[in-house]
Amino acid sequence: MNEREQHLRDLRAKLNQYSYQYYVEDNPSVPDSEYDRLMNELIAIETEHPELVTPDSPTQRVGGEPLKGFEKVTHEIPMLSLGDVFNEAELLDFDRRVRQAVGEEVAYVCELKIDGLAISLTYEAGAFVLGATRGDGTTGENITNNLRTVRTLPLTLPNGETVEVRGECYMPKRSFDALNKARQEKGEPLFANPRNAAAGSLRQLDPKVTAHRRLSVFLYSAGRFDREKITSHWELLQYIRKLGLPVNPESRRCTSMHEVFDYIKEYTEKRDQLSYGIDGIVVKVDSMAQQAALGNTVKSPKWMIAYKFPAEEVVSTLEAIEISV
Ligand code: NMN
Repeated sequence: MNEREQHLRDLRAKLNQYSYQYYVEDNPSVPDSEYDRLMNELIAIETEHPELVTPDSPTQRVGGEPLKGFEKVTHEIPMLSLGDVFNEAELLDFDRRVRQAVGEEVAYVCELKIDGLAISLTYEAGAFVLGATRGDGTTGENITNNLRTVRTLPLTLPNGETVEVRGECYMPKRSFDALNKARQEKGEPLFANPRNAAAGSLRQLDPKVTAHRRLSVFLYSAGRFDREKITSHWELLQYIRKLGLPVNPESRRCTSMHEVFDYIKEYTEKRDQLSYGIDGIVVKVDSMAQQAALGNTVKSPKWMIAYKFPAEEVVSTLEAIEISV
């Protein structure tokens, strides 16, 4: 590697680190002017030496060439959907079924159910190479170029891992409000909710449009990983966080249904204060041995369930109508 390439590598690493601190940790370590100075230097060098542009360069977040259509992506491990419950009695039934099946004490991890779209991200030797929608669970769409524009999604992992992670792409409330305000001013139709706005933005054939939509991601699952080392969902979340990926900080490990109900109550009340929309709480069996013992139905794992907030049934139906028309 020559001196210029080494300098480019250092610049990119610095910018990626600053961007992570700014967007993911919400804790910038340098003033914007310093970030902008380094970014402008990177742009200047890359403009002069286009052969040195790499797909993981932070300059590539602005979006590449428009696509004619989305390619299909086959999920090696299917991306299953999630069963729903709508009240405490149904959640207690779930807990009873789980405990009867495993025949021992069960701990759960509670997570916020982010109102977005399920995505899969593949990193090879630390480089983000493929981003896909869930689609029907077996076949999704290749939306790599659009996901590349998402500022909280790292284009490289610091330790060069090869991994497939899964999570949610969503539009923060602030971005959603700004987007709809701009659309209203231009007389364009408004998005009904952040989920529709996120879905519409991810399915843009022109990534430059997506780049302006200010989406974000949280990761909460992985395709393949070392099952010898990671034996619980809670450990998996810490592992994903250590990879340098954004993990929702509100998740909690609960050792009783009493704690699960406290979590639900707490976030039902805090819901409006969050900077992103949630439509429920996901309750997951923590132990992976217990998860394996429970297995899956054709459609969804038997070891996790979504507790939907009240009135969500009605909203879901409305959304279904909006999407189908
Ligand atoms: O389009 P990007 O590169 O994400 O930048 C958008 C804005 O955010 C710019 O004004 C930039 O200065 C700011 N920003 C600041 C930092 C920082 O560390 N201070 C990091 C990333 C973006």
